[in-house]
Amino acid sequence: MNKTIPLNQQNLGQLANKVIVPTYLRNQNSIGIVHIGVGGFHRAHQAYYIHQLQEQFNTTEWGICGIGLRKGDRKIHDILKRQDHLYTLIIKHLNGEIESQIIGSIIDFELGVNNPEAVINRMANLNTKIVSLTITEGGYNMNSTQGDFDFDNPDIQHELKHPNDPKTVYGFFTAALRKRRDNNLPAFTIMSCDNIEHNGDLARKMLLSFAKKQNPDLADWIKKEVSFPNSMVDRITPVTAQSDIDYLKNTYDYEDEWPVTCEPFIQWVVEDNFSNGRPELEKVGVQFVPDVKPYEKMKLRLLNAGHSVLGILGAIQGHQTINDCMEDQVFVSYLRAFMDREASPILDELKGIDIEAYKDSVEKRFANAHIRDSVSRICSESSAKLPKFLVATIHENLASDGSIQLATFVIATWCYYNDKRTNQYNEPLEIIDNLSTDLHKAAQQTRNDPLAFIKQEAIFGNLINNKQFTCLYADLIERIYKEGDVRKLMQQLI
Ligand code: CS2
Repeated sequence: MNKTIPLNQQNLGQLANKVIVPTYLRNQNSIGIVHIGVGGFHRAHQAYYIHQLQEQFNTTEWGICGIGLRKGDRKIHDILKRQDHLYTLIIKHLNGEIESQIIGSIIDFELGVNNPEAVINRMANLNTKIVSLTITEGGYNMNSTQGDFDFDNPDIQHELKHPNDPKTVYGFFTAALRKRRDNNLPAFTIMSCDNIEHNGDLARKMLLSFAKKQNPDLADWIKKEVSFPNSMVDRITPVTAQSDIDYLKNTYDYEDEWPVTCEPFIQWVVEDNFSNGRPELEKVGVQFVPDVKPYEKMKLRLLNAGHSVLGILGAIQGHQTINDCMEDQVFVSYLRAFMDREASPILDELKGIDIEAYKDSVEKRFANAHIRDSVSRICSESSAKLPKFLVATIHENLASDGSIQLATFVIATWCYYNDKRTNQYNEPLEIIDNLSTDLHKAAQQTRNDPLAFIKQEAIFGNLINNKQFTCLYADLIERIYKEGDVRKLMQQLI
């Protein structure tokens, strides 16, 4: 019987006849990119692109150092350390074919909670040219009501008083940038890779608000020296399952404690605006454009919003995965109707992009039965996602007299979901949301006040003042609370 070997640098030679392994000399690479938020998405996307560049073009100055700023990042840190920062990317094709390859672009990892000094020094190092981020929609410390910086956050209060003891990205940025400025080093680029429209502009606005309060001189320097390219990132990356770990063990006799699985599709469109150089990612398929905004909007309002539509309706219906939803014809029709009637009309013109073909491809990607992307992952943190993916579309359609029915039904169902917390078979739902207690409380008041849920201004803005919206919402709430059969109501709406 074959013996299972652990994944690490030393064992790569033995693994080379089983899976694709990096052939470049990893120890010759210097760290040019420091990345905050090493989740599955970063490992399936940016780290994969950089790996391709190193593999195909022997680029040596863009190695990645991962950074974790939350306590919960210890697990990935410890696993990657044990594996010499190697991990397997398992790409699952529509036809069932599986490609496994070991990615080598991450070469170090620091934890902010362990050693803040090491994180600051890494960012302030001469070789570091880019600090990139996947800290999720909620990580930008926005006060959602006004979209301004939230100074009430206790960690931010702490950082304002103790600039040498950072806790959040903002404290680390100012500490590292101050060091670079004082050492006469050029600033790094801050590259946001989160699913937010104008993600670079938002990172800039938030950092400048913070820096102005903490150190106004430094804020001026940042304003002049740091660039914040906007970007659109895309690759569906479900949560890793035990079966993925077992698959590698059983098929190739090695143990990767935390591989990443993803779909074959990958896209990255970035504004070509870097203050201190950038990798030649165009060689491996990244698109550099002067203005990324129309691409971001297309992706967020079709793909991400489409995910939320299926996820929330699917959760109540009892579907477990996005591909389960796509096996249900009512869900397929509802998704398409939403994209056609409510999302497409508000998109900006995109020269050279066929929106109909894009929508077809979204449907195909969602239907990939091997991805098994859970409805609970899609619904997680909906309080941060929906304002950007769906509520924004409702606002724009109200302003242009467009249709809002299908999106509004998703919001009404989301209220029902937060109230009942079970699916139609009375099975408990796995609800992962920073605001889950507030959402539950607000939703529970619906029976006394049908509009209670949408009074949460941080999520819905001033929608409560729009009569057209509130009438429709109240009607849909009544129907879903009476009926409880989401699928039947979906059929009536398409
Ligand atoms: C998903 C995204 O989080 C979500 O709700 O829509 O994670 C999506 O899978 C990625 O943005 C795909 O690029």
